[in-house]
Amino acid sequence: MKEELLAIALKDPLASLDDAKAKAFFDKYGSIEAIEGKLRLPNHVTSVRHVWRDHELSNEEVAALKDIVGVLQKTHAQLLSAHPTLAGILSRNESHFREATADINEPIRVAVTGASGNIGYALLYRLASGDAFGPRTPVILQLLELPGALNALQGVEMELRDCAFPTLRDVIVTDKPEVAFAGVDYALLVGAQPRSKGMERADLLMKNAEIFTVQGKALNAHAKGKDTRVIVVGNPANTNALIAQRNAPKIPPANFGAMTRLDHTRGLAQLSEKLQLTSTTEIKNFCIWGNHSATQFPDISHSLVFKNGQWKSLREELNDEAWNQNTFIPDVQQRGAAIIKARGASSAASAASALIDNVREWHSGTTEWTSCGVHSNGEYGVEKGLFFSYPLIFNNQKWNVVPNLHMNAFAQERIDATHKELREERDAVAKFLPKD
Ligand code: NAX
Repeated sequence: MKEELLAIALKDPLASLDDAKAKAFFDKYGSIEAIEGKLRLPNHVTSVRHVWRDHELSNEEVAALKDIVGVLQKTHAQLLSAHPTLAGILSRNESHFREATADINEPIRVAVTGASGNIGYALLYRLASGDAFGPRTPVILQLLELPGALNALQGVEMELRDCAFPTLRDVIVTDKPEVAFAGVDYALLVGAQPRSKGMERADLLMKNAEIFTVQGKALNAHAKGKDTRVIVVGNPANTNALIAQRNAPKIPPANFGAMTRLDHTRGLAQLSEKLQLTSTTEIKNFCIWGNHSATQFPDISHSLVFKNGQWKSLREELNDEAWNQNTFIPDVQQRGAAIIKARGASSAASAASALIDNVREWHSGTTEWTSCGVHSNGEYGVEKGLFFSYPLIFNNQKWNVVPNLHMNAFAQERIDATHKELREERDAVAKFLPKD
């Protein structure tokens, strides 16, 4: 068995590559598709999982499987600097391998509010199938809806069960926040009051302030506690996160987030297209600052792009500041509106996908910058306590704001504008904010 398992690892031509060989390998196969086809990476992963599932493994055999993970981890580290595109693909496989050899973890309880809505429908199947927490971590979904949407949610539950996902341990459907939030490790607050015709932004803020006050209090009383993470998607996301956090004093403020991960991926996708890159993993150090609204600042000032075997300044490679200021930034800021215009409904699958990315990164960590609205400690001159999107690195289920970035006058002006909007939103909902 051990020989058989090691043969799986060693058959992988990437397994023994050093930097020079990695480059030669890429030169030879030319494209990512060709490499993926040649390596048959998904089959590779499946075969390891079948071995694990179908055999009672001895300690020695488990050690052999762990060797495979070690080889993949080493390969990934070698390739990270040599070829970021390939490294992006491998990192997913490496984490699958790591999961494949891990013990089965305790189930994670995940509450989702607004679960029968558009985003919920695209989100739940990915949560249940292991996309956020990996294939060896069971999940229990605790789904909250308004009473009028419970029937629809029961249909969603039936479909979830029909998928027979090995990672789905249970589904709870309810219209009671105290049931949905009982003992949860993660709460994904997606449901919110939509903006109806003729409704002013101020009315929308107030309606949602009521919802997120109730949900913050229920999280405080019923969630797992200081280890619970709460990510707010429902708009206005940053201010809703602030209200929920202030009403849940038992949960550390740093455990709350407001989703700007979709703005982040929208930016990466547009840059990748403009620069004609093979993959979005050929860009790093991109981020979203501020509010998830039209004042957000998608910032390429510090970004790098992988060109001709090296990381270079994206701004210099782009060499088109007019495009950045007049096309790119407004397009990312207005992307949600453009999707509503085209689709007749707001972003749902992309929002769900960004939320899966957000949860996975929070849970398992990141090596590169990502974006999320978090409780400011005053970084970059932002008022303490506001939920402000920053460039972040996640590690051990905690985030750190990327420090010491130089801001030019243009960037500072943009950050000031979105900061001002967030202060105004906070002031408008002041009566819903118990002291921090
Ligand atoms: P839908 O209207 O399709 O679904 C929302 C669901 O929430 C409905 O089923 C409704 O019954 C439920 N709901 C409302 N109030 C509730 C409450 N108090 N408790 C439990 N459930 C409640 O909206 P959908 O397209 O799924 O969007 C959900 C939210 O995400 C909206 O506020 C939307 O603006 C926001 N978005 C945020 C994004 C972000 O990047 N942060 C991007 C996508 C999206 O626009």
